[in-house]
Amino acid sequence: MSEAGVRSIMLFGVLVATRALLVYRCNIPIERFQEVVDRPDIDIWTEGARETIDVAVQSSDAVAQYSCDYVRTEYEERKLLARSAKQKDFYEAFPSYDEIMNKIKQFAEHPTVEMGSVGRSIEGRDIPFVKLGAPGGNKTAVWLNGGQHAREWISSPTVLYLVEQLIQSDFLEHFDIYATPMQNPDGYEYSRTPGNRFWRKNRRDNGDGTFGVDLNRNWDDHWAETGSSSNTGSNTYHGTAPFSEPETRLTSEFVLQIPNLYGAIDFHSYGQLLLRNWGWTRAPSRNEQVLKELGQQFVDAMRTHDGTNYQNIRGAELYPAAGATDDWVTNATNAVAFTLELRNTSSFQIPASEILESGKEVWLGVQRFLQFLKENPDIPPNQE
Ligand code: 0X9
Ligand code: ZN
Repeated sequence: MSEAGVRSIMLFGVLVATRALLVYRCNIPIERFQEVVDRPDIDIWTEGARETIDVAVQSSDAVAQYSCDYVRTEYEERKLLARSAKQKDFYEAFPSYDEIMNKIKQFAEHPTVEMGSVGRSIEGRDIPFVKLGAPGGNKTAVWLNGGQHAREWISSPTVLYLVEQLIQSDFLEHFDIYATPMQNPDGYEYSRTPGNRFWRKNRRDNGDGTFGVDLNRNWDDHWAETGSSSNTGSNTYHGTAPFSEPETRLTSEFVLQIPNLYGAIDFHSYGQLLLRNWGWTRAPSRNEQVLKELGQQFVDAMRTHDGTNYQNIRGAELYPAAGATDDWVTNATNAVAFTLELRNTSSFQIPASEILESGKEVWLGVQRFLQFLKENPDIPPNQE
């Protein structure tokens, strides 16, 4: 059987056709990075180490001209969609969009929790928000964003776990928490259908036979510059204009009306990386020292759960990418902003048994983050 061919395997007695993806770990010289970004036949996953990037391709020809090591074959598996009958807990399996909405409705039964919609996605799904606010005014606000990239399934349940912990916590005496745990519902649901496990973008019909805009290249900050593509078929296609997509425009409008926003974290996977400003340029930001210090405390706290190691680096040290949430929220609101690339270091296909582990370790980091913001209320704006 050919490496990239169509294969049929038996799963639960059902014949399912799956397409194999080949995953390579590549050393791409910086001057050739944009060329890779623009190629629709190369899907950049992320880095396992800082010197290399992981890419997925359907044929080894796609990476023949680069320096790459074959890592593995990735199968798109239908069985991940089947939920165990004996499942007791929400965090024991990857939830559907509807299950996420039901979980948020449960949170909203609590008197200090409000839920709503920032608006509708391209396919008409509500993009939910949750607001946690204890009585008393003049609080500092923090925004948690999840599920922007469809295939990064660990993101939304991790954000929901954080919300659940925060509902019970004393931090609400000092902070109002705003969360948008499912920013790309159409892409997420699509990635749950057979054969589409590695879908990243939203579900925009680009009108030329291709679908999807990379939402994390569509924010109005250095839009369409480095690390994003004007090629509609690319997985980093930036869209036709800044905020051309409802999923980014509506979420940004929601964020801009948050009073006293001071902290923001955008949750992605994979790579175990805490990314600080800037993402669009390798130049250090003016708050480099304080963000590095806060970042170190954040990753050190996460490590205390079970030793899982996160790297504390600048976004552009992963690869420069403009038009992303983190740089936009920094410049538009002055929030202290990070992107957190969650578990693991090798695949989006993380076992559901790691959802709770991810939630627990990230909760330790987020508590440190909030404590730092509380103790340092005057971190200056990091605007360019
Ligand atoms: O490329 C991205 O959008 C993020 N990595 S992912 O593997 N989840 O796709 C990283 C974004 C980091 N921030 C900026 N470059 N601004
Ligand atoms: Zn992502």
